[in-house]
Amino acid sequence: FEGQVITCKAAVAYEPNKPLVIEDVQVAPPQAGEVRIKILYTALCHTDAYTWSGKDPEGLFPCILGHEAAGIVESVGEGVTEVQPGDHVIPCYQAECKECKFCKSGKTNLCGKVRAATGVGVMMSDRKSRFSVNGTPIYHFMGTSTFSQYTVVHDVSVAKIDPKAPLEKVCLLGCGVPTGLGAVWNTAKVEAGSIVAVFGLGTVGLAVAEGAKTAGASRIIGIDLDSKKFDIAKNFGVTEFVNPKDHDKPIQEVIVGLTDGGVDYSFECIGNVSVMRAALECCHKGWGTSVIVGVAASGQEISTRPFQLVTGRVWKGTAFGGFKSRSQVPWLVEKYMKKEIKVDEYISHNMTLGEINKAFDLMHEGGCLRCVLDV
Ligand code: NAD
Ligand code: AHE
Ligand code: ZN
Repeated sequence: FEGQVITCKAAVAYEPNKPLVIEDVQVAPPQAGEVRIKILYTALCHTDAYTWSGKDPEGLFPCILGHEAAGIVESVGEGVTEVQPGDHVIPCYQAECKECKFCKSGKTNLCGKVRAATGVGVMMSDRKSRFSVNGTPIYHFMGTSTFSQYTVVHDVSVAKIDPKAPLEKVCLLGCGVPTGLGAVWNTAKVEAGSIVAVFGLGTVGLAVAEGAKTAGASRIIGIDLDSKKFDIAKNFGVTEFVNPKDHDKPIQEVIVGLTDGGVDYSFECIGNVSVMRAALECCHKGWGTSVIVGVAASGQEISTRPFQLVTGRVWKGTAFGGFKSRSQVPWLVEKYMKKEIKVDEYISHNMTLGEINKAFDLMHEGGCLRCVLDV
């Protein structure tokens, strides 16, 4: 297909919350600095549901969602040197160009090279989409759009991985698992012996627990409204479970009471601004650090008494767990291959692209961690 338009199946979101439609989509060839990827497997992340809900200020319709996937390079545009057709890859919504002010700073994993385009659903070079249905353009999403058999991404958004890695598993290393592990290892830098609280025990929260366990945390308190999550969470390192529904007091008071004044580190993995406040306020005076991981809807704001910060608590946030995507995703794949990190354990369901609406229903019903779609 090199140099030609490919017609393939993709799940198109035409309007907020309206069922995705499996369409024949035309995918243009990659232009200079772009890569066309045959997506083999994609998982669903809560962020896809968030944008589909219409609450994402960057959400544009019609679009092709999806950002946690793995596939094989089909063709590359002019000037692309780091990958070639046949390479096994993971698309990265957080790019890494290694040249911009952000990449060079050493202080962040955010990259500035293509972010202006990925936030408005187009490619950087001509500010146009590579997707269309019968001539009508369909927006990209997060620079990845993996709910499609073929997608086009910027070359700075592709991590080349070990071809021996099972793509149906390592697709998870495109978002949720690295986000949780990195929130602990890179953003909070949890030390051995720490007391940790994790709010929200979905894939991201469970990966936080796993990261905290490997960092040697002495207690890992999991908080979720769904008590069924506790049995699962134990396998990821959660040592104690608290369901806010079992308590009359604000949950921060409950946690402070359980921990002699508060936790050393807390992580909000839900996207709920009142839980973000609770997560900060359950931190220990003088040093407790709270990391915001969850993505909150447009218009939502966080608040607390400034006294909470004056008295030494620290409020932080993380995107993709602070990992530099192209450099570190291959390393995470190697860690998985050496059985140093879990991945399979986060996959609760497998379906096909055609069943994507059912997969989102499952996510909303609960009882689902990651559902991997065979594209
Ligand atoms: P998920 O839906 O699988 O998990 C969320 C969990 O939170 C569920 O177990 C649910 O029962 C629980 N929950 C909901 N409301 C609660 C409440 N009020 N109190 C306690 N528990 C509650 O989601 P996920 O895919 O694990 O993603 C979690 C969040 O992280 C989402 O907001 C997602 O958008 C965000 N996210 C952020 C990044 C990043 O880079 N910052 C990356 C991936 C995901
Ligand atoms: N468009 C959203 C932003 C959502 C957001 O914060 N996304 C995270 C990744 S979530 C993956 O599941 C992120 O990486 N943020 C940094 C960035 O550059 O987008 C909104 O609310 O505006
Ligand atoms: Zn995600």
